[in-house]
Amino acid sequence: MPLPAPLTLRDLRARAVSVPMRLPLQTGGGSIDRVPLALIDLDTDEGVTGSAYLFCYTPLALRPVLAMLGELAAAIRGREAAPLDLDRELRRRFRLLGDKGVAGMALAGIDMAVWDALAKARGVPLATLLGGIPGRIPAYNSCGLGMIGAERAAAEALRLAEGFSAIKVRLGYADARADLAVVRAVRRAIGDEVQLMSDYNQSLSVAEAVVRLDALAGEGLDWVEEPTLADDFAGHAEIRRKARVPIQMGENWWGPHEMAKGVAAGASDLGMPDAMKIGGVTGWLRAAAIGESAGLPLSSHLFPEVSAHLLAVTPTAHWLEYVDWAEPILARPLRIEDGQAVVPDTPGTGIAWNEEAVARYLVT
Ligand code: SMN
Ligand code: MG
Repeated sequence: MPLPAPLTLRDLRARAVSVPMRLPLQTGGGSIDRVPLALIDLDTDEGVTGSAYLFCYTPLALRPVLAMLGELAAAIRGREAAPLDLDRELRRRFRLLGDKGVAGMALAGIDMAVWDALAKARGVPLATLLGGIPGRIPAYNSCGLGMIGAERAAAEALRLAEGFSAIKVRLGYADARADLAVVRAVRRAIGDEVQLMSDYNQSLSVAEAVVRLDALAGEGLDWVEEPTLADDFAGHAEIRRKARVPIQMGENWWGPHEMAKGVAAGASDLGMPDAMKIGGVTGWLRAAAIGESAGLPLSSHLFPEVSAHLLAVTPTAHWLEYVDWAEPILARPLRIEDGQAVVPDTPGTGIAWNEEAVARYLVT
């Protein structure tokens, strides 16, 4: 049997959309009320198109990300779609500048789109291409539940727990008592059967975090996320030594090397790489290996559509973070059944645009 012919990249198209959020999110580290996404389509000479999106956090980053993607388009034209080689070659261009921020976002977007194209060309789901089985991944509902006060949080939590066995509450109120009141109100609303994660979004000093986490011990939280600044591994390690609740971090690991440093510092009990910041599919595969050797349970951050495939091939897979933020512009949103993400068994990641919705939310 002849080997399948290599795919050749022809062109990269990128668009920006600003998608309304069903439940705007106030966190201890800032608020989000619209979803700024960069949509990527990578055309190949063979007729397959790879698609991916980037979450830009703030509309301020949309245009710079599109511009960087435009610059990189010239570098990929005519190249073979071999993701590992392409990633190495493109990252080399950023050795002196550094490959975080806008550059890292663009590189990850291209990587995800190339892997999607490759899986489509082979006619298999991404999870299958990576050697796994597109099964089901336990998912927690991370939509909403921002810092909206105990009463509203309790009511929202009840709705969010419908169809899920776990949800996440954002903390970082004025003092420890206010945080505790919110956690207890949410717990009363959802009962003991639903698991509860929490997130401080980097809002505390190390000293304050030690006090607050002490107050939260015994409240049955599955984890406390980013109690202090994300790049303060020593601070997180100190908090972790004193805490009686698992420490979670990882959404701000820019690449597997940074993750490895966090692991070496003993900064967290759990990890949650972000498919974009960790470096796309290629970066995630390396993060999964680090997680496996460290015995670190790995959850995903945002990007539920591609993360479902990635968790399917992650030895220490833990939870998928479910957000519906990209749903309005997707033709086939990720399905959740009985609190589990259903990894689509269609070729690629399953990301395809609802062009009508894209036109409605396009940023020009
Ligand atoms: C979060 C992610 C992205 C934007 C705002 C807040 C949060 C999470 O840290 O983990 O879901
Ligand atoms: Mg978080």
